[in-house]
Amino acid sequence: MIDLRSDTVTKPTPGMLAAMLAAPVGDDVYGEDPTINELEAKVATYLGTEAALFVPSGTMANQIAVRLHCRPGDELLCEATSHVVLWEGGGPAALSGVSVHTVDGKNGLLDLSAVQRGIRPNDIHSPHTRLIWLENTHNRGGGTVQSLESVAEISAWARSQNLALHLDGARLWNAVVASGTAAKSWASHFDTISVCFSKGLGAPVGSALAGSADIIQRARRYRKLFGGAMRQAGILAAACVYAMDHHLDRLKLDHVNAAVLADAVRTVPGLKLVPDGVETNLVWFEVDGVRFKTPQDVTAKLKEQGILMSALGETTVRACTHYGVTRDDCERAAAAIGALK
Ligand code: TLP
Repeated sequence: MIDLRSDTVTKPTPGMLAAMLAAPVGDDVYGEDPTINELEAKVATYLGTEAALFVPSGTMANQIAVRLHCRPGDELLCEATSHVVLWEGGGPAALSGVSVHTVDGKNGLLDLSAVQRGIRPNDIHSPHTRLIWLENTHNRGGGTVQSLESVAEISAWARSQNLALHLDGARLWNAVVASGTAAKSWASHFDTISVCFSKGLGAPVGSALAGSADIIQRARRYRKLFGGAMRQAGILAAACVYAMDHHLDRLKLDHVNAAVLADAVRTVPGLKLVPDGVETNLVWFEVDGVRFKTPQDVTAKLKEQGILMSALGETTVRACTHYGVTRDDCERAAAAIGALK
């Protein structure tokens, strides 16, 4: 099977497994796991923050951020198709008593005027908008990269209004590789940043939340509260250290492979790439409801050819490239897409 459902489906490589086996470990609740400490320092250096915290998942990193920045009754503002609103189980309301106000963006991206429109008035009837939430690359937006200029503009204004900013950077690595902009440049515009090792970098488990030393010290409490404080989890952190050392640069191959799939989709009447340009490793496309009635029609036909993609929502399919699929695999998948005609 050529599995293009997500970049989360990768299995650890022999090199990664060897690094996991060799990892020195200790009890991380006592702060004594040397490999977790190494990973946290490495992430903080990469992002240019004072500190970082290892957590089990991207969802937990994001939900700790909500809890850090908001109080019950507050509101966070994000683009309408952000992961935090579509795919985190209503976490802000369930875990932090926070409501989510969504505004429409283009390919998942918000500009400053959209953000300004979404801020609640200072009125006793309204919730307080406390937190502005960006996602880069934007998953549902098609793996789109938000430009540094636009992030800087939103951030400067948000800071002038005393609003907090969080970046869901589950795939920030892809934005860095696609744009050539250093991770630190993006990160400097946010109070907290989450990154995931379990997406394109290919670690089996793990994410991190980064920010100032003070914020991350508070985040440790919430990680414990949310049940995410682990013990000898250095064996997991070792996979993440290995992934940062060995799997970052190769993300550009995933982007080229995604373009191969996108070119094939463009040739099939009844399928439409949305957005039309593919910038990173995610390829989203829509069925027209006529030649292809549902996204499941497409994924079922491809499955017969040994290719897995995700049918998500009523009209959309997602294909996602990663190190578990080669250029040859993607050319085979492209041929199968082309044969749907
Ligand atoms: N995304 C998964 C699914 O949940 C949709 C995927 O297959 O793409 N932020 C972003 C932008 C994400 O795409 C994801 C995972 C997360 C956060 C959550 O990470 P995990 O799965 O580690 O909780």
